[in-house]
Amino acid sequence: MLALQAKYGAERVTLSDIRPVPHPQAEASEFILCDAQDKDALDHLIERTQPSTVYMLVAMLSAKGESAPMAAWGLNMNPLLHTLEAARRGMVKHIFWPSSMAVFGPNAPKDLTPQETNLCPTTVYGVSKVSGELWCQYYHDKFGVDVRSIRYPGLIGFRSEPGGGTTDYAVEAFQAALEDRTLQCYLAPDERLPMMTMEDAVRGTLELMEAPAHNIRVRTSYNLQGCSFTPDELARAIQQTVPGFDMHCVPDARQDIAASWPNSLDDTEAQKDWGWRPKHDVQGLVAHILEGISPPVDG
Ligand code: AKB
Repeated sequence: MLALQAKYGAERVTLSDIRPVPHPQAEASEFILCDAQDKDALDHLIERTQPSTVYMLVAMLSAKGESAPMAAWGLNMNPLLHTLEAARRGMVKHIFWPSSMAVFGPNAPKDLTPQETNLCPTTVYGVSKVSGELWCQYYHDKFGVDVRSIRYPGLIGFRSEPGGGTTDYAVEAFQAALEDRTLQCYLAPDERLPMMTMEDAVRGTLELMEAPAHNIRVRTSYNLQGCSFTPDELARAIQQTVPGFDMHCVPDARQDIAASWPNSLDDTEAQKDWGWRPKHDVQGLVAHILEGISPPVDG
């Protein structure tokens, strides 16, 4: 929201969600309440606002999805399909839809997982992301819909609360460090996962959407790598700034999900096609998030 408002002007952005957006800056743009699973409501919204681009970000993430598989399937597929249909009918020109490293399962290569490899995820979230990617490619190839997508690694930001993901421990770690609490980590201390700052993810998304259509050769979804680390490595990196930070690992079912995902992603295609370069390595990520969540110093 903030990046789109800054780039295009708040008056040219329309926000929509199933509930009001609790951010002061949200008031600068028009807000329309809408359940994106309701096709008529979404069509009505699109007819009324006539957006050239829709960022369809509705999703239920991996860990939460396992507790409600059918709800996750509906939420992760219906809004995408309604938007693709609207584009097929000429009501929307461009679509962005987020995919995830969760499309990969245990039989994909772990390190520098390639763009093209086995897609056999073990979560309903991953299954819905693989299906969504194929729908995107189908609508592009059959109907010329300009839909673009990124397979994000775990995203770490400081502007919103984590919610239902397997990679959320990394967001919680920063909150625990700030509040002088021990982090109860539900992953194994040596579980390596690809991660990225929200800032890098937003920049990458806008770069992808701005790239000329003829450069976009992947119409399923692009792998994107930021940096990779384990809970142990993250704790040690945070301790360099917050020496008292402590972490206690008690792996639960989310560890099985994490173990089925890559250690790192090969994002050569994104680099070649639209010039992707991550800005933050592990130290840079830690410094960026700690700075973002720290209360301003008076004086
Ligand atoms: C999750 O943990 O479910 C997400 C993801 C990797 O897509 N952050």
